[in-house]
Amino acid sequence: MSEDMRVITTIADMFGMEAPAKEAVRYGCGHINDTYRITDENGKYYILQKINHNVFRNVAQLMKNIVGVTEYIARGEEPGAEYLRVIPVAEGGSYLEYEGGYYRMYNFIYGGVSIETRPTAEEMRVSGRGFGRFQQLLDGYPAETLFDTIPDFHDTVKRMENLRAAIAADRAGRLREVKKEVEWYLEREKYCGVAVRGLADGRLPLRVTHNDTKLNNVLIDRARGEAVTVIDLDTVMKGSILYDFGDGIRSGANTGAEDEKDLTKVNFSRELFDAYTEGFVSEAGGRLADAEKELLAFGAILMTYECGMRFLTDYLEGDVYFKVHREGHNLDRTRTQMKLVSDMEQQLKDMEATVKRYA
Ligand code: ADP
Ligand code: GN1
Ligand code: MG
Repeated sequence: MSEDMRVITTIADMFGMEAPAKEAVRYGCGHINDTYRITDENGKYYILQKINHNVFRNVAQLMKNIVGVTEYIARGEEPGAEYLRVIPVAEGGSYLEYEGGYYRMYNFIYGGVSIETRPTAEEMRVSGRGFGRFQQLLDGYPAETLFDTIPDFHDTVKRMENLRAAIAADRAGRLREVKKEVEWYLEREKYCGVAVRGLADGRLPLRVTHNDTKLNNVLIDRARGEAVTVIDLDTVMKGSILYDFGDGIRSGANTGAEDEKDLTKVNFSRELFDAYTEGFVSEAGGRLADAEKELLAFGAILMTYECGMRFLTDYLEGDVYFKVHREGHNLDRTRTQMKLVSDMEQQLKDMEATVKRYA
């Protein structure tokens, strides 16, 4: 084991595991936190995460949200179901600080996996059901007790202000490389206000939403064709259901990877869109207001537009937010999101018809 991993097992031992930690390995493909799989001396797994403190400024509030939400879900789950639990620090508390870093532990979910490749239609349907069911499980959660872990997370108007600020500052000196992309985003500025206005004037109800319904944030049992549980609860906040539907489409209904360089491989898939819609709406659909039904399909455009804008902003700021693994990584991600939005713009009417059919 490397020295780094030895330190991680030392930290793991401060949590209430059943036996001492034997091994630690880096785990998963998240863009935000540092995730490790811990094995204890009995061979049992746990997840240890170093919380990204640059992104989540108030860890105490973040963990209050997560403890509240996981305990609420546990009460609503069926007996025998696997769900996420916060494993407390042995000395008490839901997280600890170690040499300036913040750590937390979860039980390891054995029954499902993150899908990191391109999903099949069945996997998209299952993923849609998983996130739709998450809505149901959180029904009645006292929304007023939730902290905004990332203020204005899906306020696309503010996201556009951030892009403009990044353009003006050009901190990494990359603006001249991305003139075309910047122009493309500015041309579509009209998208930014749609959900924000709907929430402000009450046409769109404010709900408790996950806000990061990326395909790898729902663990799927491939053999049984079922979503085991939704994970990555850092961004559970008040929001619109457009966000949870839209981000599922953004991340899943793509024939290529989020960071694919060859844009001929990146296409919006109607088949995958239809499958996710069927799954999501079958679980969450009974609770949809008319305005939500009308805007659900557009939500997929909005979330894809917004996410690409965030990648572009991060590129201009010098890659300070999302984890990057190569030169130009955030720019490649920006371009896939632009391609998907362009595809969806051509097909919005059909997408709306699909939503109507299932809702
Ligand atoms: P990030 O915010 O960085 O995306 P996540 O909480 O999504 O962090 O964790 C990263 C990855 O680790 C997930 O996509 C998933 O594959 C895996 N993972 C996280 N928590 C668990 C868990 N409790 N059991 C099994 N795998 C997990
Ligand atoms: C991040 O944490 P992860 O990898 O599940 C990001 C999402 C983006 C996504 C793009 C807290 O999700 O908002 O849509 O990357 N999460 C946060 O892949 O910013
Ligand atoms: Mg994640």
